[in-house]
Formats: sequence, structure tokens, C-alpha cells
Amino acid sequence: MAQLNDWPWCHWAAQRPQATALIVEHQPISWQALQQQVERLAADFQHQGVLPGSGVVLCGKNSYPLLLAYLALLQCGARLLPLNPALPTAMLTALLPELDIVFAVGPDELPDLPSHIIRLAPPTGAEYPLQRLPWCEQRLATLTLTSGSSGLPKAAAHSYAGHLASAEGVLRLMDFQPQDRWLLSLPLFHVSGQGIVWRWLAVGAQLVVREMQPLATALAGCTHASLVPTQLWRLLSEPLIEHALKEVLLGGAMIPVSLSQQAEAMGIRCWCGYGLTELASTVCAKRADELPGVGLPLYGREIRLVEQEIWIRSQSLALGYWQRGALLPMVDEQGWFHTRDRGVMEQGELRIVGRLDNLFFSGGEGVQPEDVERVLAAHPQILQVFIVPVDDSEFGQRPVAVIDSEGDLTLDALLAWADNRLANFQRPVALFALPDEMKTGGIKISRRQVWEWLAKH
Ligand code: 4YB
Repeated sequence: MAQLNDWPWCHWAAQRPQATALIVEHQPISWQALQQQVERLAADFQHQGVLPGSGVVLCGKNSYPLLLAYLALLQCGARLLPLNPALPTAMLTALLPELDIVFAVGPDELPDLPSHIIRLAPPTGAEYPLQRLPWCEQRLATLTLTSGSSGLPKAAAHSYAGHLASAEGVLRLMDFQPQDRWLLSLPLFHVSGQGIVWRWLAVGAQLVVREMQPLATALAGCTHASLVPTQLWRLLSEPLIEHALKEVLLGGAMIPVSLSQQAEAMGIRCWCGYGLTELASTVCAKRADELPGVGLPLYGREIRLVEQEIWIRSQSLALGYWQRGALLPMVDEQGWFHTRDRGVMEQGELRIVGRLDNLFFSGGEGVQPEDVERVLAAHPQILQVFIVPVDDSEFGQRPVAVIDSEGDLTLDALLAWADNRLANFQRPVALFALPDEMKTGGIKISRRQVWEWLAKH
């Protein structure tokens, strides 16, 4: 990994001006051209009033203009909040005033935002002089929203140093060289997408920004991708004829062994990762094998299990949660971040059991939904499954399954298939199909949303 003493795009433009930095659809863009475009846009934002420390929302789906705006706002020294355009207005109205947001920008139509937020205009073509801000690793760079299970999301504030520490840990494990191409396969408003960007910037490799549907087409010529398990399932369910894919980083949710093994059998090296927003993406990872865990902590990270709760200490940890002009601490006195994830060390590696907050009781027995989901996810027709508690006068709560599946699947058929793999109290008492409207938006379906939808039925 290079030692950076300048904005990464300026560093690579000085080192290798003509080398390809990006591929947009099929068009290569050099580091020199990228630097020029970023700086021109940064000067335009400055002209519209963006100052170092200004809170700016960047809203939109992945695209080259979105990426350019991400880099340009960083170069302005803005406190940048990449935002999922699908978030509900009510949430934005409650959240954005807490986060001291002054400006909003996005290549597409912006959602309804509180009226005091100033929309930055698209560049007019006029050129303005750039006020050069020195690169400083410790500067607060981004706010990334957590996908908390209850209440409003929190905004994890990362410095460049945090993003680069995250990149370094992954790059000491995976082989990612300057001539390699990593597809921007996850949204920039999520740490998994930003993780891709910072690994690209750290190595001076190539980033591929493309229309993502279908994924098999988007992957043309790409050597690397980060995927959540459902993306890889869908990819493998269709013929993937010629591909250049060498390595895939998986994460975000439980990774079935059968999934990574299927991909490995096609010659794709799979890395099973465990990451969190607060940690700027990956914390633990390993090359996929026959075990269901996520390996050991990457370089620069430490983990501890305290009553099965995973605690993490890391260079990549956010500086705090941003709220009303302050950074709220997220660690205990010894610097440990308590994740609320339940884990165990098994056969020399960390295995993620589930979220502590998801545990519920049915007839006095503890049901960890993820345990049941792991069993059911192995059913050949199931792409994704959620186990959600529903109130029950006799048992307190009972498990209900909500599934995304290929073809019809009845509860009886599923239970017969899972016969001796589930305890009685783990067996779902009803089965629902996951509604299509939940399959869009973020990278993960929120369990809470599934629960709310179910409560209405
Ligand atoms: C897991 C889990 C796992 C997370 N098993 N539960 O660059 C990467 O590391 C990457 C690559 C591909 C796809 C995703 C990623 C990520 O960054 C994922 C980071 C993430 O999901 N952050 S999050 O804040 O949205 O959610 C964190 C939670 O997700 C954790 O607290 C866990 O509960 C869960 N999770 N990896 C089981 N391998």
C-alpha cells in the first residue's frame, strides 16, 4: 500500500498520469483526467459555498457522477454523508437536523429534504479557481449511517486514516494489484461500497463503475467484486460464461458454506468477511473453506468475546457518532467497541451466531433467528430467509418464516425437508413470501421492516 502525502487521486495522477484509474461502462479514464475532473468539480462546490467541515449530503445510486462528487466533496474538506435515496422522508426529516447538514447534492432527483438544506446546483461549465486544501489523514471525512435495528440510524464518522486502515487490513489478505479491476458492486452510501473505493485509492488500481443489472454483464473484465450473499446466489443461478473474476469479498450477512464452495468450484477465490459500518467495513476475513466462520481479525484489528458478545478494537474504528456538532464516543474506557453481535470461537476461527438483540423466547426456549435461518437457507429453493417472532398467547412468541424463494414452497414441504435439523421450538409456524418492494434499496433487507410488514398481515 502506498504512503499517501496528497489526495489519493492527485498522488496517482503524479505517479502514473496515463494509467487507467477508472472504467465507466467501457470507457477508461486516466488518473490525470480523473484528477482534473475532481478538482474542477471541487472548485465549483467551493464556489457554491462548500467549506471545510460543511455538512453535505450526497444522495444517489452508484454512477460516475456520484463517485466524482464523492471525491470532489472530500477534496473540499466537507463532512460528507452519502445517503441512500430510498430512505423515507420522515426519517430524513428527523435525522438530518441532528447531523448538521447544510448542503445536498446528487446527480439524480433528490428526495424531499428539510427546507433549510441548500441544494448544490449541477456544474454550469464555468471554471473557478480551486482553493487547495492539504491532505490530512486525520481529518473527519465521512458520515456513514448505520442500519440500526431500532430508532434512527447513527452516523459513524470516519477519518481518511480510518478508511485507509480498513483498506490495509483487507489488502494484506487479498491480492489486489494496480492492473486489477474492482467493480463498484455495492452502494457508496454503505461502508461496503466505500470500502471498495478506499482499496482502489490505496493501491492505485482500477475501479469499474457500471450499470449493475444484470450483475453477470456488469462483471465483464472485472477481476474483483464485493458481494452480499444474495448477489452471489443470483449470479451463480445463471450461466456465467466467460469471466475474469479472480477474487470476491463476501460479507454483510451469514455466508452459507455451500455458496462459497459453488463459487470456488468455478475458479473464483472467495473471501468470507465480517464487517460493520463503525469499522469502515471488514474486520475479520478468511479464504472460504468448509467451515462456516469468518476467520480471524485482519491486520490492525483485535477482537474479544465477552459473554459471547463480539468486542472490537481497531485503527479503522470511527472517531465517534456525529450528533449536533459533537462526536459521541462509541467505545468503553479500554477502547473496545461492543458490537451487539453474538459470536463464538470454533475450530480456531470466529463464527457469527447472530445479533444479541434478535434473540427471542418461545415457550421458555431461546430462539436465535439466525440459527434457524442458517438451516433453512440451505434449502435449494431458498435465496433468503428471515425468522421473525410473532406474539402468541400460549408461547409468548413463536417463529414465522418470510422467504425469498425460487418456485413455490409450502410450510409443510419446508418443515419436512428440515425435519431433524430444527428443534421443535425453532420450527416456523407460518410461512410468507417476501414482498418484492423489500428487495430494492439498500444492500440488506432490514429485519425490522420485515417484522413491521408481517405485523400488518
Ligand atoms: C454478518 C456478517 C457475516 C456482517 N455473518 N453477520 O467490504 C466488506 O467487508 C464487505 C464485502 C461484501 C459485502 C459486505 C461487506 C461489508 O462491508 C459489510 C459491512 C456491514 O454489513 N455493515 S453493517 O453495519 O451494515 O452491518 C453490520 C452487521 O452485519 C454486523 O453487526 C453483523 O450483524 C452483520 N454481518 N457480516 C453474519 N459474515
